Parts: sequence; C-alpha cells; structure tokens
Amino acid sequence: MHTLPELPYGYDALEPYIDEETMRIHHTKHHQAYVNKLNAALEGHTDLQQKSVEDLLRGLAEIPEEVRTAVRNHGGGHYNHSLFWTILKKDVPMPDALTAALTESFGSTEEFQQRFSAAAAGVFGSGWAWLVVRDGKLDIVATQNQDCPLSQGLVPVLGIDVWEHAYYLKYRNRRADYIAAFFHVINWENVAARLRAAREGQAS
Ligand code: MN3
Repeated sequence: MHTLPELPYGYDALEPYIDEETMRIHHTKHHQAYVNKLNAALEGHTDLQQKSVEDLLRGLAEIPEEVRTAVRNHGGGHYNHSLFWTILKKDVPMPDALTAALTESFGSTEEFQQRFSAAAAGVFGSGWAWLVVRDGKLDIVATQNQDCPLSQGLVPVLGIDVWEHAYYLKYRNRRADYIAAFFHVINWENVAARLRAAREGQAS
C-alpha cells in the first residue's frame, strides 16, 4: 500500500509565498487522492503492489494496459508531489556546487531561472516543469498532467507543480507570480543532494 508522506514542515512554513490553505488542501486532499486512486488501481495486481512507485513509473511500458493509465496518472501524481514537498523550504541559500552545475549547463543561475520559469509558464493546461538529469547532464523539460520524467528515462531533481490547484487560491490566474514566488521557497540543499545522487546513480 502506498501512503501519503508527512510534510517535513508545517502547512504555514512557506508563507507568504505559498499560503497555508493551499498547502493543506494540496497535501491532504489532492495528494491523498492520488495515493488512494493508485492503491485502488493496483488492487488484485499483487506483482505490481510489490513495486515502488519509482519502479512502476520507470517501467510504465511493461504495465498491463488496463492499469497503465491509472498508474501513469495517480502513480505520477503520488511521486511528483512526494518529490515536490521535499524540495520546498524558505530561505535556503544555493550550495556552491549547484551554482557551478547550473552555470556550466545554462550559462548562469539567472539564465537557468529564466529558462525554468519560461518552461513552467509555457505548460498549456495542467502539468509540471522540471530540472532533470539526462545522461549525466542537466536539462529543463515540461510534462503534461501528472506525467513523470522517470517514465522518459530522466531523473528529476527539481519540479514545479503548475496545476491551478497549486496556486489559484492566492494567485488566481497569475501563474507567473506564483512561479516567481516559488524561487523563494526552493530547498537548494535538497536539490543539490538529489543532483549528486542522480549523477552517481546514472554513472553506475
Ligand atoms: Mn498538485
């Protein structure tokens, strides 16, 4: 059984950038619903129930067709949100190693922020923008709905949820303002740790 992870901080910890009510509903209603629907979809599939959500998403093509879409949507929703909560924290300075990696890949951290923000703003409808590791190199991609970079052989190290449920209560239709605020609550320490782990994992 997949379960809802606890947030490593209070619902109000990201104020004023992401408001308490949004965080509470996002975690206890939206994320919980993905967990519940994933578990429901896997009922009767004992082989799939043994697998981690990461393995399910990496091996989406091998999943029986009658549950594949449910795993893609609800497994993706579960994994994406679990990652999202861990890369949020207010006022975390960027470690030097991450500054160097972003500068090497994108020219500067400002250029990275601009390109990542453009990718997030450019998602039509609901989806995510991601900083991913592709063959050891950093790249920016966008996905629709709850599609997960793991299913494309990529390792996500940072993601922004641009579904309206992530920002509408506070920012209404102003997605660009939410994206700008997001940059105040990125846990760069954890992003740097994810990048290290991704590069070690892909190198091995
Ligand atoms: Mn969401």
